[in-house]
Amino acid sequence: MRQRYRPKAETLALLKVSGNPINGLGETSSRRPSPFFWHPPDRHPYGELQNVARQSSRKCPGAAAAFLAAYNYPELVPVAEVRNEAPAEHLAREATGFALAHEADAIGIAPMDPLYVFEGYTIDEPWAIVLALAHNYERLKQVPSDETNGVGVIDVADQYARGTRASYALANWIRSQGYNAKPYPGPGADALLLIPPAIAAGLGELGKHGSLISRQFGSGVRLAGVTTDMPLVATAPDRFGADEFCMTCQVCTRACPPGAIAEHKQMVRGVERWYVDFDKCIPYFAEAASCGICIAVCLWTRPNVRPKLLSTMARRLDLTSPET
Ligand code: B12
Ligand code: SF4
Ligand code: SF4
Repeated sequence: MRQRYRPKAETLALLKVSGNPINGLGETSSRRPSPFFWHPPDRHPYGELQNVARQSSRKCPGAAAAFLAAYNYPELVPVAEVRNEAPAEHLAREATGFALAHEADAIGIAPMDPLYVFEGYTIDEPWAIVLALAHNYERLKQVPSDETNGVGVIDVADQYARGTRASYALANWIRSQGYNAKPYPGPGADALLLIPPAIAAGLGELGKHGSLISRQFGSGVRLAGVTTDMPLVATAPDRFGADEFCMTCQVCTRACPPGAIAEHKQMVRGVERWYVDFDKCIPYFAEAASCGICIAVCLWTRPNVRPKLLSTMARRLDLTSPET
């Protein structure tokens, strides 16, 4: 187990209110998520803490340039006047092929749900496309980064940069076909909460550490979104046993320095699910260059362990992989 960590007093002083009520911990009715972190500072109470987090990641060698690339948003082209009137199945296939040829490592499509949209924002498009960008495990496993080694956090920024390029490229392709499309690249939060549509679209399952676990990439995967009114076909949810595996695994709970990852599921905005205690995570996250330990240590992230876990869980749960 990593040594337990105590936040600096000046970091704690910036955590002016608890994040757990904002996230709806203990609420039994469903509601939209509240803007929480990585939104413009006038939309939540953690503006100063956000600055500390940003500065601590940028102090790592090479990280500032890598994040600049992630925020280098290209121009959006005008929506073409003539529409591609092909059937939805055809358009979904073309969009998928385009995304996979433009840096996305996987893609899922889900009908838009108001519960995916942060309060105070509007999304009019009826479809959410979620793109997965895989981490480089050899680089990711070097987190947490610091002034002597920026490799882990640079890999985070590099995948955000791929997400920026991939989501803008796909949005522009859809616009060139005569449909509206908006990219949601990160690293900022923006209107779209990415994990719930990613799960609905079959990109993975929610892990105990609060991040998505993918059958192809484990937890070492970043997400970007595109919303659109192009007619599409939803992709099916995937289940490969990650949720069941988390019931007994404790690798991330033990590795998390502030002990932010809860052992058991909790009620959050009307859903019983895994939950991370923001009040514990964020001070460490802010001081330790965006942390990322929980996704790096997750057993599903290790390329040589993942195939064994997949076959063990498939046998245990009598699951058949979609590829077979
Ligand atoms: C704000 C934010 C943070 C905040 C707060 C996170 C938190 N859990 O409270 C901070 C700064 C602490 C943070 C830290 C990290 N983050 Co972050 N974060 C975001 C961001 C911008 C918004 C999410 C948010 O507002 N959460 C607050 C509320 C809504 O949280 P919540 O109710 O607990 O819900 C969480 C999950 O349970 C799930 N979820 C929400 N509703 C529902 C409903 C159902 C039914 C289910 C099953 C799941 C689910 O989504 C939420 C993700 O935080 C998203 C990008 C995006 N636009 O979605 C990235 C994102 C979630 N973060 C990501 C990552 C990887 C991290 C870190 C590992 C840091 C790093 N170095 O990369 C840590 C992990 C912390 C943790 N264990 O959750 C990735 C996750 C990728 C993946 N594999 O799933 C995302 C998607 C960014 C991206 N573009 O890839 N993050
Ligand atoms: S990002 Fe770090 S502090 Fe936050 S839950 Fe993951 S391991 Fe814990
Ligand atoms: S480390 Fe273990 S408990 Fe944590 S998310 Fe991965 S499989 Fe689940």
